[in-house]
Amino acid sequence: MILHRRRLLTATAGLAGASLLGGCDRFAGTDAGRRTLSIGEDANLYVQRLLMSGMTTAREFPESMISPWFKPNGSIDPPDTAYKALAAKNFSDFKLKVDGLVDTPLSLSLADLRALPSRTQITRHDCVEGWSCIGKWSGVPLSEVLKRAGLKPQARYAVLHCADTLEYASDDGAWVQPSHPNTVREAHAAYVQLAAADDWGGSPTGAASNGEKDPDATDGRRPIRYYESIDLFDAFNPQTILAYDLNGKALPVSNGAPLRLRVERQLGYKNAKYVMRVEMVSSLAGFGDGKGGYWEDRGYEWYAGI
Ligand SMILES: Nc1nc2c(c(=O)[nH]1)N[C@H]1C(S)=C(S)[C@@H](COP(=O)(O)O)O[C@H]1N2
Ligand SMILES: [Mo]
Repeated sequence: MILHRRRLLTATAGLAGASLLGGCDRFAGTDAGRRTLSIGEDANLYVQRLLMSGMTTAREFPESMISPWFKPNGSIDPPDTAYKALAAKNFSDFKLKVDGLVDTPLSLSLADLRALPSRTQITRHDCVEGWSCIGKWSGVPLSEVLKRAGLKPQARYAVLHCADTLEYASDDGAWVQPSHPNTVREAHAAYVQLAAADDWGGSPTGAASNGEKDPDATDGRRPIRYYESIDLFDAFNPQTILAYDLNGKALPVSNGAPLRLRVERQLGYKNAKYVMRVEMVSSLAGFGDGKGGYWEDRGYEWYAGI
């Protein structure tokens, strides 16, 4: 399925020409097609990765190779009520929630996050649509956050809950409409399973888990928000950061303000933007369609290694 979409999109990109990719390079040609792992095989994945010697990191680049413009993709301006309210105050009220299977749930402001140890890395982002950009990311290593929260022994995955709604699901599952045209484009729309999402994982702002009504849920329509997940190997990889700066400036809204995941050994869609909450879990079954991410629920692979 992923190959089909990539072929389609590569063809589209070819027709559209380089102008659409301004500031970015064409996809660097990694062979994602050979990937076969899926969530059902994660026991094997663990063994395989345990056998790998130490932590591997993605290539880092010199300043001179930073792309002049980092192409925004997917959601670029979340329409969500809670997000708009945060953005209107320049994210001064933003709090990252860290909860689930942790000893000490955390609620961290941007100042709190900036006060933690930081890491800066210049890496290449590869999107399955066939483009790449090199950017300089600064943020707090996810490991630093998780160490402070303390993991319960059952914790196996970090679920990243994002602020942005990509589409709405009707309660009867019969009709789905993209929330705004920029988020779900034609090629994506062809993928959308109309019977999406029985269980919405909760509002990224924590509204649902507080028992409050989601402000964007109306007339039997429920927002389906972006989410992603990574395992503990990636969560503790030194290059896995919650980034608040891009190229030395506060992350723009279009690239995921105020906080986005960088998980550098995996493809673009794993790099969740607009991260509101990190939930440590033992299983991914309870989220979306249970495949571990918005795009995974629509056929993409969970382990999107480059
Ligand atoms: N919350 C959220 N995260 C997201 C997406 C999205 O639509 N919403 N799109 C993904 C995809 S497919 C890509 S390629 C990158 C794009 O990041 P950028 O906008 O900084 O280029 O974000 C990923 N993370
Ligand atoms: Mo992407």
